[in-house]
Amino acid sequence: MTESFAHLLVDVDGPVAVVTVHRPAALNALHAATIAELQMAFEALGANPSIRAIVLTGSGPKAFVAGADIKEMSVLDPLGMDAYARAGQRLCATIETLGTPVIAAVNGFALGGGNELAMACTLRIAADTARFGQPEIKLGLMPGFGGTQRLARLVGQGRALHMLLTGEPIDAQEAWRIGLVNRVVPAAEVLAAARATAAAIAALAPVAARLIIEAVVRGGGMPLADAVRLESALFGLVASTDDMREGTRAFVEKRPAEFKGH
Ligand code: CO8
Repeated sequence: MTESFAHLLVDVDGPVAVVTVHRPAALNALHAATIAELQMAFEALGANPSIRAIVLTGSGPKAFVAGADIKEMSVLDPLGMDAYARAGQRLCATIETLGTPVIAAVNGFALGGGNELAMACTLRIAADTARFGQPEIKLGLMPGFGGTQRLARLVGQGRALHMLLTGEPIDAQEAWRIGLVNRVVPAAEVLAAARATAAAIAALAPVAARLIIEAVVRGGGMPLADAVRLESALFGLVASTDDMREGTRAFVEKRPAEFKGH
């Protein structure tokens, strides 16, 4: 990737890219410029067929992302707030539907817009020191980057409403118990664990990965009969790939498959 960013670090290592939100002095809070850079970075990485998985994390030991930037937000008028929320929602939708799996390595606070950003990722791996919450109500606000919807879908309406209405954060173990994160690992290992998961997925068939994400994410918003019809149509599509022929042939020939991405 050739672009250089003021508030992000992007490191590409083979098929895995690591995107780090880099505003440690503000606990990686998302101001408008950071949101715009994340949008640009994810669009570019998603369009690059040699990138097969992406890790998203935050700079420093303390925070993944501590939310939308409260200082910047506090002086916006209602139209400005709407534009801010829409930019964040667009970014979350881009990540959720990118097709390339995105793994959040949650290395610390994931609050407000930070938790919403993590929830838009395909998978979440948490440091045992991470804390998750939607504290907007304590600011007289409500989530604006999709949190009311994705949190309820991930953990159920009752648990989501409890987090949203109290604003109280939960620790990593509790986040795992309620299904908000996939795994909890010692803090020092969170980036390595996310990279390892990314590398494992990157070695598999990327068209299948893309279509699985589409079936789950798009199908999740549909009535079951329509969603399973979407699944069968995507199943037909994946069956047209060379990787499907390679994967099944390798199984029969008792050898590892070599997926090419088409
Ligand atoms: N925005 C801006 N700056 C922040 C943010 C933030 N979200 N979080 C931390 N910072 C800054 C602090 O102001 C401080 O800067 P400075 O040294 O210049 O004062 C620096 O980061 C370090 O923070 P603290 O000194 O507060 O560190 P502590 O260890 O004492 O506390 C906490 C850490 C608990 C994470 C604390 O910083 C905190 O509560 N932060 C705010 C968390 C929060 O409320 N996040 C939700 C924000 S609202 C939101 O995300 C809504 C999303 C949708 C909005 C739609 C918009 C229209």
